[in-house]
Amino acid sequence: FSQETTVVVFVLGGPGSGKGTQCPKIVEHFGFTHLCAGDLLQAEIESESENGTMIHNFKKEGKIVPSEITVKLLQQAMQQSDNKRFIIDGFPRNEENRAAFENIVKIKPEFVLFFDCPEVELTRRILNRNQGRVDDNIETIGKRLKVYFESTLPVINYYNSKGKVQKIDAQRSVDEVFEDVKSVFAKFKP
Ligand code: UP5
Repeated sequence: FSQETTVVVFVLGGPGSGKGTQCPKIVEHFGFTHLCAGDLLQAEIESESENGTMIHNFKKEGKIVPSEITVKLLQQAMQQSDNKRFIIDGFPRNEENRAAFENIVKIKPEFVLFFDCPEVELTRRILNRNQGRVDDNIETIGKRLKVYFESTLPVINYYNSKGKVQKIDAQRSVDEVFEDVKSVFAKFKP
């Protein structure tokens, strides 16, 4: 893919903020390809690749998988796609992720879509989800939230200082949130 013509939007927000719910809608309305870093890592766990067990243990502890692994998976997925527009969901989660993506893939995001949601609502949604995720239990949720506040919020603040953050109030209904998402993506309307 060409660094000049490829558009990347990062989608960030706490665990349960609605990234995975809103991204398919962006795909449907604006023709982006959705790359979910967490899903790419989960596929590695399920393929029983050499890193699978290690990734599983990081996820179970709510820890951030080493950047080289995640960035390689994202880069491969971008190379395999014919699309030039990508929404990357749940990444970069820390400064190391951010720097690794910029150094290896050499693309800066067009903007960062930030789903802002209070902690109590995040916890409520994740505990309600009940889909058998290894990290959807009260102990791991506490760890995921701590990692989010300590490591991911600084990345959001970094992009905010560059004027690149589009913040959305994610506490409302799925449809209300998507109305705001639509205005942010309006310039990409086909
Ligand atoms: N829901 C959604 N929107 C709602 C709304 N507006 N009102 C009411 N309910 C709403 O939503 C969560 C739940 O809330 C669902 O039941 C949904 O119906 C409901 P979802 O859309 O799934 O939220 P999302 O933000 O996608 O939550 P998720 O838990 O998937 O986010 P995480 O960021 O925790 O998960 P991810 O898969 O990205 O990462 C998991 C782990 O992988 C990390 O902890 C980490 O260990 C590892 N990881 C890395 O190491 N590096 C990476 O780059 C990425 C992941």
